[in-house]
Amino acid sequence: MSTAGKVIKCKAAIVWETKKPFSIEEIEVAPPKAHEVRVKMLATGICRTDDHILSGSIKANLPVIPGHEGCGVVESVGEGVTIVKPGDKVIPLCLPQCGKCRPCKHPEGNLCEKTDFFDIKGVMYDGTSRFSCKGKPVHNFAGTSTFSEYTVLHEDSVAKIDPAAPPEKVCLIGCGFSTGYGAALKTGKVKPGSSCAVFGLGGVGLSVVMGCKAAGASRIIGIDINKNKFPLAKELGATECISPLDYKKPINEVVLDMTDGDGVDYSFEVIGRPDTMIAALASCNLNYGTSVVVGAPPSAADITFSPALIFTGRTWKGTIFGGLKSKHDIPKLVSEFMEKKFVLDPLITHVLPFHQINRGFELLHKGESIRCVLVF
Ligand code: CND
Ligand code: ZN
Ligand code: ZN
Repeated sequence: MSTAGKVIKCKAAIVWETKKPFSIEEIEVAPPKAHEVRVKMLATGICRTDDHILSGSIKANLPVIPGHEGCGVVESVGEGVTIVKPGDKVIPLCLPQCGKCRPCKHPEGNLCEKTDFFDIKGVMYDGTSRFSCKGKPVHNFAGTSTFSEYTVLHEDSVAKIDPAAPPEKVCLIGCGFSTGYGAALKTGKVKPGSSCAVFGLGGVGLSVVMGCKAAGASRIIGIDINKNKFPLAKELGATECISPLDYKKPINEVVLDMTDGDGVDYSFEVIGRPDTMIAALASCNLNYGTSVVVGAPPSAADITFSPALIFTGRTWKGTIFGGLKSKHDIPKLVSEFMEKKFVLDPLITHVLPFHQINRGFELLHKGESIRCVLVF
């Protein structure tokens, strides 16, 4: 029996209060309005950004259904939707691409004006939510809310992908992989033969390592306080790995020592801490080095740094979604994955049923997982 046009009752993971585990609740998902798409989720990865919502370090309106790294199939579409139809396999876009705003039209831009990452509202374009629980509206996150059996996306936030793509793998292209890989190739523009340092070897940081390797970097220094991350980092392309905990001097000085005082050509901060953002900046060459901030800063944090760090010529950049244009680049990355141009399997250390989401976050907190994928 078709569910199109009807309210769907299903399970979702809700944050009612920060610093508490998710509550798995029965929710009601309203049908998609004009230019919206209702999607049945097949798989979703757990990204640290979701944990920032859970911990409250990124402020969101509560209650909220997080999740932004998923893959699903279109259940029904609202009026006027022509880009997808029921049955299409899709990846929700945590960074939308409306195609009409200035950043969308700019060749180097990707921060679509429809994005809900900053000053987070957690509602659809008309200001209302399609989710409710116990009679109360529930907010969405990043316009995606993939921690739900069904979600509603604006058509700006959906990309149709190869129907043969395995959802429990390509869901990573919805955020972590693309962010890291794009940070190296598109934002950093790493050159062949160059040296790189990657601070933080989680799912996103390891994707930066893969991007640096794909760009032909000859030296990739992986940096993490958790040495259990080192073997996989080396498998994916890191030429050496170091832990700041093994040294008395600041880690940027260690990187300078390792590079005859030059510093690396490119450094990437993939943790989300102000202190490591400065350390990464100071690790790249003082004149022609480029440092890219990939880690999401806590909502409340400010950075104090010496202007001398950039006065000498360093370039300091940030990146959202690896500088990629989501709707345009995601289907291409999925095709490249299907053509075996890069791997995703090593990043997926755990696969759990959706209802074990709290176990998945425990693995992240304990530093035991790289990517834990939840399947529906
Ligand atoms: P995850 O937590 O898996 O990895 C972070 C890694 O950093 C872990 O291996 C930690 O052990 C390590 N670490 C923590 N503290 C330190 C330290 N002081 N020194 C060295 N290493 C340390 O996170 P993830 O890979 O899922 O995400 C990484 C960041 O990227 C996180 O802040 C997330 O919110 C952000 C992000 C940004 C974007 C974007 O568009 N820019 C998209 N997705 C995620
Ligand atoms: Zn993410
Ligand atoms: Zn736009």
